[in-house]
Amino acid sequence: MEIPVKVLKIADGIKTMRIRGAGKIARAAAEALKIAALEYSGSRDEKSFKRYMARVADLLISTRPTAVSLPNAVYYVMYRLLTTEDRFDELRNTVIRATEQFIQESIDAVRKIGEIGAKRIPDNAVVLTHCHSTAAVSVITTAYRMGKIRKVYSTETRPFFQGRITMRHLLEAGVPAVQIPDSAVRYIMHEVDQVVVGADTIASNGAVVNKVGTSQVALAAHEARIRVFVAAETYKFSPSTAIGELVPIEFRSPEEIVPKEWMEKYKGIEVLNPSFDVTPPEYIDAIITELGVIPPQAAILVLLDRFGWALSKLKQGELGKIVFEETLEE
Ligand code: RUB
Repeated sequence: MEIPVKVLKIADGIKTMRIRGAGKIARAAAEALKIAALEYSGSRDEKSFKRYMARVADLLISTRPTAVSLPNAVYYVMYRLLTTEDRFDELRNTVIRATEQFIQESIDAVRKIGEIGAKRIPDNAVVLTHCHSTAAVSVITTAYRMGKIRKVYSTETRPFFQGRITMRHLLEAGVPAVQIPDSAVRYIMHEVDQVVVGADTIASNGAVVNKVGTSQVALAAHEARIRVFVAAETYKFSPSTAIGELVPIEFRSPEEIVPKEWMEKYKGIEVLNPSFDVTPPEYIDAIITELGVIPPQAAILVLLDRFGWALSKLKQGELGKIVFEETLEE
C-alpha cells in the first residue's frame, strides 16, 4: 500500500523546515505514524501491517539527520509495534496508543522543564538564548511569570532566522526581549546572567548538538564566567553515541547563505552551511530535563535509564543504523 499523502506532507514539512525544532519534529513524526496506522487499508495480516509501518518509519527518519528526537520518537512507537504479537486490530491500536502517549509525554516534559529550569534562574536575571527552542522558551517564560526575568537577548540565528520565532513567542508572553545579531553575542555577554539554550541531540559524554552558533555562545559565556543551561527532554539523548557513533551534522542549501543568482553567476562558488554544531560538556553547566537537573557528565545515566532497552540492541549492532524494513526481513 502507498504511504498516505498526509504522511508524505508531514515528512516534507520536516525536510523543508516548515516543521522545525527537535521537539516539534518528534511530535510531528509520532502524529504521522498515527495517521499512517489509521489510514492503512492494505491486507489485514500482521506482517503486511508491520512492513508498511516500517516503511513509514524509515521515511520519517530519513527527513533530517541531526535531531535524535526524531528517530527516538519513531523507535518509541515502532519498538512497541515490533515487539507485539497480536491480531491486526490490536497492532493498529498499539501504534495509535503509543503515538498519543509519546505526544502527551513530550508536551508534559516541556512544561516540567519550564518549572524545573525556572527555579534555577536567578532573580532579576538577564538571559540570553540562541535559535528557537520550545524547551528553552518554556524555562524563560515560566521564570518570567515568577517575576525573575528582567530582559532576554535573543539571537537572530542566521541564516534561517529562528530567533525571530523566539522573539515572537517572548513578546506574546510579555517578556522584555531584545533581538541581536549572532555576531553581537560576545559584545553583550557582560550584561548576561545566564544562557539558556535547547538541544537537538545530547551525546553520552554530555556534548550538546544544537543550532550552529551555540558553541560560540557557550565559548563567550565561558570566557565571561556566565553559566550555560541546556533545556532538553530526555528523548534528545542519543543511544547510539553510547557505542561511539558520531552525531551526523546536517548541511543545508547554499541558497540559505548567498543569493540564488550567485550560484549561476560564479560557477563553482563554494558555500558551507552547517546547520548544527557541538558544544563540549566542559562549556555546559547543567542540562535541565523533565526528570531533573543533571551535569552534562551524567548524560550516560539518563541514557541507561531511558534507553536501556535500546542499548542492549545496540550491543548486537542493530539499532545504531536501524532500518525497520530490513529488521523485518530476517
Ligand atoms: C532548532 C534548534 C533548537 C533545538 C531545540 O533547529 O536547534 O534549538 O531543536 O528546540 P531547526 P526544541 O530550526 O533547524 O530545527 O526545544 O523546540 O526541541
